[in-house]
Amino acid sequence: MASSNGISKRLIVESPNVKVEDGVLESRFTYRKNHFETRADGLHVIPHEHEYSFKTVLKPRKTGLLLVGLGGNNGSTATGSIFANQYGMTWRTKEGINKANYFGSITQSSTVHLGFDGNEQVYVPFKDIVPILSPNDLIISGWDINNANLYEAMGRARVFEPELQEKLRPFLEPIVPLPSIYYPDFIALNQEGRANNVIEGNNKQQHLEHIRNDIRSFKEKHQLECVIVLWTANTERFTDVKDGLNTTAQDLLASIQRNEEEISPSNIFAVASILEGAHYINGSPQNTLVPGIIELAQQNNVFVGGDDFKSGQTKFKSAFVDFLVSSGLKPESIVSYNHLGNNDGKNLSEARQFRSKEISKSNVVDDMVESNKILFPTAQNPDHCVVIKYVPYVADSKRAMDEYICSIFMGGKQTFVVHNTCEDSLLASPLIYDLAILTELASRVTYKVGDTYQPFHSVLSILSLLLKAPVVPPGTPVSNAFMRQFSTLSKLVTALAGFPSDSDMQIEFFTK
Ligand code: NAI
Ligand code: DG6
Repeated sequence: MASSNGISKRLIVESPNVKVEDGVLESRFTYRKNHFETRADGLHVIPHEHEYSFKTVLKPRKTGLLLVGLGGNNGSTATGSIFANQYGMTWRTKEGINKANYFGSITQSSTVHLGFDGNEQVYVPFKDIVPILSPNDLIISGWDINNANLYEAMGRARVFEPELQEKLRPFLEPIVPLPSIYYPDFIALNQEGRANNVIEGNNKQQHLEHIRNDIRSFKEKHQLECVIVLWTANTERFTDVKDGLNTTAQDLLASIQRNEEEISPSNIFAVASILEGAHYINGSPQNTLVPGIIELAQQNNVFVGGDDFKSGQTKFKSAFVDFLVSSGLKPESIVSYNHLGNNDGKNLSEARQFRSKEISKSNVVDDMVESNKILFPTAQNPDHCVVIKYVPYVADSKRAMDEYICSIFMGGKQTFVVHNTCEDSLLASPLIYDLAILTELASRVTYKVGDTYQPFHSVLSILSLLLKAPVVPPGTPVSNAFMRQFSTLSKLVTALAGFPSDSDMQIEFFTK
């Protein structure tokens, strides 16, 4: 399905490189890649062509999404918004009538440039290039350490207008999160009062079995072909990573059996998911994806992805700093203040949880600094300071204020000040859908390396666009720059469909 103005039409690829058989789309793709050699006379660039074949199962799988932190602001907003979209809900505000939409979702609301047809530029909806799920197709459930039903949770979140909340009430009131695992040492002490829906006991092995059973029951109840578990619960502190604890799958499983203190709730959820064949995504900054979990995911052929939704301030930074550096301007100082009044802000007001967030928010300019040795000859990053303050009054409406100072031409300085105000959960929820939808798509794709078709690596780097601190397979360069990440993803889907993305050179217009 495609069109030049973003309205859906069927997309038919006329190419000898494309074949559809038994519901599988097979596409051949020539990957043009430069190889390099540094010799005495300079840097040699050696263009190569690599032939790849992709196979994509065309029919999206029936997919369930289990949210850890279902009763939180993101959990209730993401769930409520699906019902609002499924039923085409509208609601009054003092500005007029609003209608449910999926703005902010790359898979649902972005378009990809395919070229110029002689009259106009041709853009197609991302969702029409290869078949993908709609958020409306996702079956949602999940866990929370708090027992509020999702109608109560939605009210507590203070994100939706009252009229919408009442329209959603019949759908959300019956949903009560499953009891979850609570180890107080991993989240802020100020969360203690929330923990009234907790799986009993202190035995981590039993907790693992309990969560595995929840996942199995959910899968069976809804006859699901694909299950994704996504952590959108409180930010945890980092765990230690050390030999004997969690650096191999075997050690990690043994540590759970020994009831090791350093095994966090998110570790248990990740292990439970992997052992149940469910993909696991970490939407928060903590280092859940320790080497033992990655090894376990590889052994069980499931995907893991993380860390930390890239939703607002950091998303802007990952586009803006790229623009500055690409313009030949040198960012010298980046200071990012946030204040917010939701429960996330409350949890982050304690030092160890703030530290997890500070790390994921700070690494986002590394690849841009490394890209330009003229501006950054020693690869020394700009000064980069991240401050987060908890101000209950502003609730979910987070305020992010950034000051960027750059060195410019002839010793001048240029200062940019950015103020961004928005309900945090309205930024994060579309990312939750995209993470699930892209993971499901990845589960239908194999590609030929040598003579055999194989799936993507268990660490699903194609999710990077949506994450502040992307976890990637060993040896893979991390990309943070927003448009490069978008281009990686959109080029991949066009390759799956069997045609190359437009080069954007427009050579045909260089001559008269
Ligand atoms: P929230 O505090 O409203 O929701 C988190 C929920 O997790 C709470 O309902 C809490 O009771 C529950 N919870 C805590 N520990 C749990 C456990 N072990 N098992 C199950 N549930 C547990 O926070 P919000 O705003 O929904 O954010 C969720 C997470 O997403 C946070 O870690 C936040 O840092 C992260 N995040 C949010 C972004 C946004 O734009 N909203 C962007 C990037 C990350
Ligand atoms: C304050 O920074 C709280 C955080 O949870 C953020 O709101 C969240 O991580 C979103 O961050 P960003 O930088 O993508 O807006």
